[in-house]
Amino acid sequence: MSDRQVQTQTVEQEAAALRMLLHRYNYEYYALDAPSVSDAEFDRLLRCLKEIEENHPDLVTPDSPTQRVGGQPLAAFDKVTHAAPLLSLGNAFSAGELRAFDNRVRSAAGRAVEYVVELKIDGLAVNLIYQSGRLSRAATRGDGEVGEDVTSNVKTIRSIPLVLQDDANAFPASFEVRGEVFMPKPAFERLNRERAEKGEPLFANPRNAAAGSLRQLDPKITAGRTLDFFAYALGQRQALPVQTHAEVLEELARAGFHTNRKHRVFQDIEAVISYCASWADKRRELDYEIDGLVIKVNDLRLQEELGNTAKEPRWAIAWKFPAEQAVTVVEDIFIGVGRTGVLTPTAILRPVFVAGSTVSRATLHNEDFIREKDVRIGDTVIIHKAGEVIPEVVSVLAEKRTGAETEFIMPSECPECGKSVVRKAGEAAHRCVNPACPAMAREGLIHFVSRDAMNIDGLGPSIIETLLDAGLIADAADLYKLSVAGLAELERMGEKSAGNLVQAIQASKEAGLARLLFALGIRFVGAKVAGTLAKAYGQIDAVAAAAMDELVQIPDIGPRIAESVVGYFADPEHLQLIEKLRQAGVRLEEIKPDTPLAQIFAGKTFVLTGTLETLGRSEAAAEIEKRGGKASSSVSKKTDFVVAGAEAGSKLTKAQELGVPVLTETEFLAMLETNVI
Ligand code: 3BD
Repeated sequence: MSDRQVQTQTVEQEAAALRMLLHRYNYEYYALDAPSVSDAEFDRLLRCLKEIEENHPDLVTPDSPTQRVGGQPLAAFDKVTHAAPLLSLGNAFSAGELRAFDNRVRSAAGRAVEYVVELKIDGLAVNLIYQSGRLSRAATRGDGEVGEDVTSNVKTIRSIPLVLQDDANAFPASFEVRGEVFMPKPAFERLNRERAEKGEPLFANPRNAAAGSLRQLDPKITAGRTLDFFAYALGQRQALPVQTHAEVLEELARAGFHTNRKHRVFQDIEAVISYCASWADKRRELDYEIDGLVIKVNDLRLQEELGNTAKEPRWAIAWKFPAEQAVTVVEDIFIGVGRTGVLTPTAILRPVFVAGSTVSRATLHNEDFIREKDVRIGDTVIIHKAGEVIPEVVSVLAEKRTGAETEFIMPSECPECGKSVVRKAGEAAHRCVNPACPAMAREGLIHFVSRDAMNIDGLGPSIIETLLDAGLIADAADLYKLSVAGLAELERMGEKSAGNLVQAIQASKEAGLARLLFALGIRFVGAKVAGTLAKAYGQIDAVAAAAMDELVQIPDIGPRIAESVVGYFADPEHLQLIEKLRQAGVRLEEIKPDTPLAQIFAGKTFVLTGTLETLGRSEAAAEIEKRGGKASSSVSKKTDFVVAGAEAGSKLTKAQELGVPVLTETEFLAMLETNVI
């Protein structure tokens, strides 16, 4: 709007024009996900409108974008009886239950049936009433019959339109929209961080945080929380010119509602089942939580024919993911000592079955974590398990306390060597600083032989422990002196496995400088930095002789890493270990390929996913890099190939969605072999 135009308008017209623009931009932002102005411009216009309204209070309308936080604190919420009850949903926990649902639907319909599958947002259901295109009331679901009036709070949610878009004139004068209010994961994490800083109790999950935020009597508190909303249904079957549920979702989006775009239409239940299954892992990539999917009959006429039972529609069902949270008891707290001497407390749990496996431990991270959550031995706790990560304690159910619980105190002595433990100022970790601590030796060896380090197959933690206890080894270099006869004397070690083990150990001598540098366990030197150092210096003595100012010249090496490297090689014990490794015949140089490999992957980006049987992912990545390519961890339009091994999950699905070529492991190996893409 130009200033000239503004001048010729009356103040009233100007306010109306600003309101319309702001509603429009809000719609573009939330419903279309395609804003045409910057946030700053939006805020500027909002401030203009606020100023006008402050000078002319008579011009304020209840649906003005300035009125999102207009409500006064309430003493209590009014009860609202829903015009049409909000139904529940039946649950299916297995493919079998979905097939049974499909059989019921098809036999009632007497024909094949099309389904819409939506994500099931883990928030709370609300009912919105619009009259003449304006939000007039918002209520929680309650028991489905009676909910609470949360209009003032709902108005603070920016993705809920206060006024519908003009092109929504197909909607009747009065109608209801149902959907889910939720808190996005990043907002939940930020909120809990802030609450922890203020010493306030934490929310156990985003759903509780959303519910707690919506049930605030003071709308200003709700306004300070980031809430969002997805619309998924109309209250009553209305006279919209649509025949299917998928079309209802389109109409809702056109009217200005935020609708989830991951819904899909399927022609048969097997396709529905695979879509549901595909979200079991992929859900972690979303920035909001879902607890399953909802399957709905697409044809609205058929929905009506099928009707409802007492509380549930016969035409819809929820497919629930196995719960990832469970309640159990902390039976003990155990302290582990890591390779760098860090003491990590772990909760020993009464075993509990969660999402497909039994959990008997959960990490407690450090002393601060235990204090913050106030975890005591004997406490009943909620634990959370997600994918491959170590299960975590989410919260304590303090109401279950009997008084017999005992507080846990971090030991002042190392549980492995008995020497004193220190916690440096500014660090969360307690550390054993005894360089001779047996735990550090053991954990250091476990790291030395691990896959990305010297990659010695068949040398697991329990054998390492046995070798240390038997006095056969004291450090990594001693591994190379082990003989078949010596090993075979150990319990549970046959002649054959002893032979294989010695062979694997001897083969690791040729692992090369990059792996060796990583295997040494120098602080801040991960596999990647180790590779950089190996490439830059080619030889361990050169790395050992490098000075700080020289190291920091190397790309990706900062002062923190440089200092750690210099410090490592300044320690006579470390230099002695390197001498021993040299004597043992371990290669201390970077391996240079005899003939450089053809750069068949130059400029190509690969993503490796699933289990690769022959090479393993890190070796496959190395093969790609040797040929000029790059291995990345996330799939995008720029990915050239995805190599999918056994049990590939969400990355494979994403590749298929984006049309990125997918290679089987065999096809990939053939490329390496033949030098042809
Ligand atoms: C979602 C019912 C129908 C309109 C009844 C089919 C049970 C909570 O994302 N569709 C969704 C979601 C929830 C839904 C329906 N579609 N009902 C749906 C739903 N995409 N979460 N729910 N609800 C909403 C409930 N809530 C609390 C207690 C008992 N039931």
